[in-house]
Amino acid sequence: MSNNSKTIFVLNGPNLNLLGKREPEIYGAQSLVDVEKLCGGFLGARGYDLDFRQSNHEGELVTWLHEAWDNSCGVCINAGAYTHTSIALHDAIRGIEVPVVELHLSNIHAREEFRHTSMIAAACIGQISGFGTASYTLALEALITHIA
Ligand code: CA2
Repeated sequence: MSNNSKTIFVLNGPNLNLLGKREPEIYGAQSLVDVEKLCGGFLGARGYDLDFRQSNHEGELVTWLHEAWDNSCGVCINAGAYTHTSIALHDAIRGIEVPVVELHLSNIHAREEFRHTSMIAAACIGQISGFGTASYTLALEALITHIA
């Protein structure tokens, strides 16, 4: 770890702002604001601060990963569909010296074949996939355990 921060970044990629508004059978009924509250409560009880963000733009996610290097002790990322396409996110995760956990609401390995490949998995310390909104707290638990 390159700083003394107690802040954890939770980054969300494209279309996750639609959470709770469509496809509840796949992604659940909770909104992204609900997920932010869930993460905030989980981290607060464990002495960490939350910086929770969502972007539909690949470059913005790259910039936020860079920012996490100086301003966080770790990152959980649901990169959305960029998971399956983005070498830029892979390189950004590799380029920073803070641990990153990949997470997904749905089980990407049980869905369409194009979702089976993650371009970021090899750059992350691990992957949580398929537990709905609990994937967020499971990923945070894994990250905190790794940091400690
Ligand atoms: O399961 C996940 O968390 C995903 O990262 C979600 C992405 C998908 O492209 C990944 O393969 C798996 C999609 C996020 C879009 O979320 C929506 C939520 C409600 C309605 C429409 C899209």
